[in-house]
Amino acid sequence: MAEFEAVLQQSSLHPKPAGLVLQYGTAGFRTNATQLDHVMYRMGLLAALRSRNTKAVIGVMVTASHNPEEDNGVKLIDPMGEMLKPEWEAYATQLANAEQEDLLAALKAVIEKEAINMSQQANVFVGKDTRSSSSSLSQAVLDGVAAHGGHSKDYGLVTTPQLHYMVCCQNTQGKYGEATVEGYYNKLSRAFIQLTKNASNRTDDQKHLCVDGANGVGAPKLREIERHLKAELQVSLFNDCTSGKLNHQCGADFVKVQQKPPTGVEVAAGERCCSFDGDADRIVYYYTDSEGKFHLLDGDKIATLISTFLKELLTQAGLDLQIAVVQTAYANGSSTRYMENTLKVTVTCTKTGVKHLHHAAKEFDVGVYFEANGHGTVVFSEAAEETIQQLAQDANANDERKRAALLLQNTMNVINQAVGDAISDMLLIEAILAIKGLTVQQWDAIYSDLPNRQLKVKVSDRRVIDTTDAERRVVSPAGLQEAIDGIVKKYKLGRSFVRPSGTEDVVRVYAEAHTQESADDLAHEVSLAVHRLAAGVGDEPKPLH
Ligand code: G16
Repeated sequence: MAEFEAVLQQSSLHPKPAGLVLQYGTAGFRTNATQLDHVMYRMGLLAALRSRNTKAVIGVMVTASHNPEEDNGVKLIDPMGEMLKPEWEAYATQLANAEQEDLLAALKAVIEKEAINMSQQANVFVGKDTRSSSSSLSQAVLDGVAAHGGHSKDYGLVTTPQLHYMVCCQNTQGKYGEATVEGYYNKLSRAFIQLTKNASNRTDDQKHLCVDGANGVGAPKLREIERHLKAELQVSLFNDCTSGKLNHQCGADFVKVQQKPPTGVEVAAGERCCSFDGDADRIVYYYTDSEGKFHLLDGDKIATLISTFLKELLTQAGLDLQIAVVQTAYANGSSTRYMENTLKVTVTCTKTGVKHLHHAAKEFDVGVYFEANGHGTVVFSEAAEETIQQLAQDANANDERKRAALLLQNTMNVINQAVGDAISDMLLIEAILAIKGLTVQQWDAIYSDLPNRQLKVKVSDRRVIDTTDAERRVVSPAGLQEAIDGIVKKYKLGRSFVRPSGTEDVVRVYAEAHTQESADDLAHEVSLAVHRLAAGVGDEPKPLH
């Protein structure tokens, strides 16, 4: 068959290093960029197959998000803009790891298993981040799609959530929006401007926000949407991708993990700031107070702000819709307690990875999901959307209900429901702060985080760590969970868990306790246990104090 000849011919231009084995991780493949050319080519092939299988457009985003500049990676996007279906992750791994001579057999196995009609059209949208390796790697994806007889549309430099949005728009025949970058800007900015009309007497200070672009693709994209915001938001952009290194001492991951401001951001005490990550699908807020103390408003605080706002609106609208918040084990204990006990919303916990949170959030009328690292969004069920739209158009509804329904309608339009989106989340947060007349300090004071610490431990093979209970407990290696339990017991309000990262070659350790010193000591003790019981590499972790 002609397409298989082309596949073979092209694959020799994208050869796999013999013996190299890579795993589909938390959000696709991710490793040093020099090892990824064949993976990208093969993901182009796979995306074409998935497109035929679903009779819909599939997205392929070339990015390693929060990882360092020298890494790269690939995220595959399913028809409704969500992450690739788990069954297909297994196919992705099989294709990526097939030796050169076994590639056709691996491909044919997928075609057979899924009964794919090869005469069906294949359409793939491709995007890339600003890494220097992204151009040639996205070309490898395009080569893969073409070799398999598929059509592709190359969006070039876009944020990951923008590509998710395009895929969703295209596959809903424009119902969700127009599948262009301009269409995305128009939809979000219109909704934002409508929302801010409900805020009275905003000063220039309140309209001003400092943004750390992580020297990534979010920076130029923020500049583009800024023009549509009619000065309702005035941005001072730092780490804007013109000179500094991507994610280096800046960006959402750095700020969250290090619990300090990024370098390259010069702001006065008390100023509201936020950081994007390398592909702009995460956001965290922060400020430094007049005593120089750093205050972080992470994904948990964002989820609290958004769910409080939505719950109030649903009550004002008189709509009986169930709202829930989905978190992971990384959620600060104080946030979960606040949401359950004070806000009184349902809270559920899933494994790390937005694919898990997104799925869980869809079980509710209104599902707010956020990882503590700032990755999240809100999803509305079709029925909930319809109910809100109907009320917004109901001529007989009283003023209060109608105002709330209109606010909910514009809130839905400013949100990128396909996936967590730093730009969209930022606009939503800014609108909520404006409407509720809240300063960042007042938002921060809603509850106090328990002091916490995250560490990384290098081990010879992180796959030896297996977890259960939404990653809150370790199953193997033997003895590790008992060791963690024994350590945690010594700390007041102590909680700790460990899990293998799916994006970096490390084991992650999380700890929280009643003081920062205790959280640091707890994290250190648990790191030592991991190093000793899970074949740690190099020197044992040193105490933080
Ligand atoms: C990706 C995933 C997130 C996850 C993060 C870290 O984010 O989309 O859901 O929290 O990796 O995962 P891990 O702890 O397994 O390394 P991003 O922004 O890097 O694409």
